[in-house]
Amino acid sequence: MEERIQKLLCERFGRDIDHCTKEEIFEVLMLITKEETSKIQRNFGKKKLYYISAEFLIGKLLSNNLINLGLYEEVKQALAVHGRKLEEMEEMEMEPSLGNGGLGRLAACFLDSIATLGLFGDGIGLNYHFGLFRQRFRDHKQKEVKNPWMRAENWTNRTPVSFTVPFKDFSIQSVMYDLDVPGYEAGCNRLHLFDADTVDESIVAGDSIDFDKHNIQKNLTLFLYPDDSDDAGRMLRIYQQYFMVSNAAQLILKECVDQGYDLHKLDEHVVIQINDTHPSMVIPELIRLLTDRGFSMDEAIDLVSRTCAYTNHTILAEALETWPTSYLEQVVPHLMPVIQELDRRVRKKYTDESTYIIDDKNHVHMAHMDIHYGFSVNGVAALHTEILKNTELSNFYKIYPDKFNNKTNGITFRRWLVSCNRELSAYIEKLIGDGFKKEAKELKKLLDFKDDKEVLKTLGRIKKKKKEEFRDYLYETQGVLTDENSIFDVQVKRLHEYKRQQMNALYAIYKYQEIKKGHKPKTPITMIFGAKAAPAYTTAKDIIHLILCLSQLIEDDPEVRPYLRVLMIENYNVTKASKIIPAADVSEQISLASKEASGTSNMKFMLNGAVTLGTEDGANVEIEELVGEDNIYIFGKKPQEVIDLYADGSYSAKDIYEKDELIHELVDFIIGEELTKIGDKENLCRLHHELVSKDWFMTLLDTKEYICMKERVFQEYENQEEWNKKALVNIAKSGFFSSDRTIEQYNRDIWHL
Ligand code: OAK
Repeated sequence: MEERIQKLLCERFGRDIDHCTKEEIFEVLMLITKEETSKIQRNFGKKKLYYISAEFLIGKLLSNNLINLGLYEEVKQALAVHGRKLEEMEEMEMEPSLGNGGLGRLAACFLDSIATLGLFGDGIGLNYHFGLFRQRFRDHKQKEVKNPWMRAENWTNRTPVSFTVPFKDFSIQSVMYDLDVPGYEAGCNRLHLFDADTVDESIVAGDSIDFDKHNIQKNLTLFLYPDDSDDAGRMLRIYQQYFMVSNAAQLILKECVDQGYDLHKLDEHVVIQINDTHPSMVIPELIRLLTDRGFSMDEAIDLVSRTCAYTNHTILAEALETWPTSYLEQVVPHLMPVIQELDRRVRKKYTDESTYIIDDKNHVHMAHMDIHYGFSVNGVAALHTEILKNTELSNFYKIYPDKFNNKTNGITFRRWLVSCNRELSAYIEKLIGDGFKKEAKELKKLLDFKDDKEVLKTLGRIKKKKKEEFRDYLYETQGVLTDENSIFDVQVKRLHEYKRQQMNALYAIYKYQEIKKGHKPKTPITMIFGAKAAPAYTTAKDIIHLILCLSQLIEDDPEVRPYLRVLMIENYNVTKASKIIPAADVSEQISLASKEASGTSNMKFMLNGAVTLGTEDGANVEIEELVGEDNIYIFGKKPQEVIDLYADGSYSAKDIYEKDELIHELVDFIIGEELTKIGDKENLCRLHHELVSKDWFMTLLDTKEYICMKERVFQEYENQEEWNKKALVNIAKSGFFSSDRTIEQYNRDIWHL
């Protein structure tokens, strides 16, 4: 390996390893990895899965691909001979931000598991030039700048595959870029990312994320989810979605024809997983393409319905996509006759108007189309699927009880343990062998060591080491020095009111006041946040402002700072997740019960030995069942209670605020002198008003219980042996959350590859 690296460095840069920069070495390592991947047997089969998703949050690839190829140690040693560190080269890799959060990262974990299980299945998405924005903090506020992640040498390869995608006033010629996805010691699949040569990065103003939203040929794949707070932004999303699915549909048909398959048997050779509703237009598009080829409408609809399966990732009404027919007429008029025909058939067969595809306001409900014209509908955690069946989609469940099924999410243990926590992974291997890397349930064997004091101590030592590493990382990247001897209490996820970062901030205020009164915690507490807010989501940005102001207030207060810190990781992404999750003691999963479909960071934290402080929501419920109540901290109103509160409209934040002295005080602190001195009064007042007069996601409902439970968590942390036992049980029981298990279930129940 050493020789190979040297040779390539000399060829490309004319220098040997001792004289090359980290960037140059990274590039050569990437090229070697790509070459090795190309030698792996590609998965194949008579039936193929196409996982279509607007997001694939793949993260950096070097380490993971080396691990999957079994080359990690070899490369590490080759570099070490010259005193160079693989981790340092890894820092040179840009992270492609091709996703927002959970849904996109799930798609990336799935690709890893699909390849690892030897299943024949590719991903299809878009090649966003600047991905999601990069987050900067200025004046205690979020600023968005573009994230130019592409380099001359990339993980993706340009292919000759190209399709014509028709829009109303013009057509765009696509280009397909391919990224190899090697499984863990197994076969290989691909992620196909579509793009267009007409896209022009220079139309983006400087560092910003501003561009002319009307110039589709130039802006089509510039950004993931461009701001949709105006019509032009919403229209651009339709352009993107159609571009993605038209390419997908054309590729699918081409691959079938190339294989010599009979398209009349499409469903025997193809299964399409529609990742939330962003790719839903693939249904009418495939029907259109088949009828263009002479298929009758009846047969085309029947075939497509037996080919497409839909996953729902949210019950938030505002996230369930609907498009005005007038928008679709302006962008893809040729799809409208098909959509109208699909709607006509529904109306003919069913009387329940709530299930129509086109409603009386002329909005097309994408999920309705998926449910009527797909053969499977799945939720992403047991509770979520039950809520879909009983409330949000109950009218559909009545019609199609057999289509509904649950697939509890999972995460790939290769990235979220083996790669991000090599110390813990190696130690587990020493205790129970390496079978857990492929058979995650083997982690259960760790339970044999539950009462082994040495093992528990070692787990504590590994956690400390990961905290030290994070301390160094945060210092290097953000100039903030953390205390590795404090409790790391971590909430990292997209910023959304239903996830209730604001409730966590209220705890910070509580603790600040307690310390001011002289009630100091035994072990100092470091509250760590990481979150991006959608650029047009005002309340979310106000919550970030509050957290950053609190952070400043405490940093400047010598009385409080030794006992409490509030820190926010800038530009939280996959790379940063892989640094903070192994270092966490407490995993904050505090969404309003019934609102978080599943959550997946909860699984990552558990696998890395953090203990969950959470509500009865999403996959937290399944974590609780697995670890038992002694090894998790659950608080707050139950899902059904919350659902009932929404139904009878009886929740009043104002009542709580007016009647409860403590809550009143905590909420008013937001607009008090201490914070308004530091921050922007307008933002803080707006947030205060939001909390007191609306509080749509019922923060104040659970705040007191949350504070009580969190106090208990910190108290129980003091008994380190008992705490480490909880950590051990969490790790041991996390096997269920391997995405290998999830994918086996998708294949067994839906895909039948
Ligand atoms: C994003 C856009 C539209 C609809 C849903 C999402 C999304 O990210 N949903 C998240 O999906 C994750 C993976 O299934 C879940 O774990 C999260 O709970 C859910 O919010």
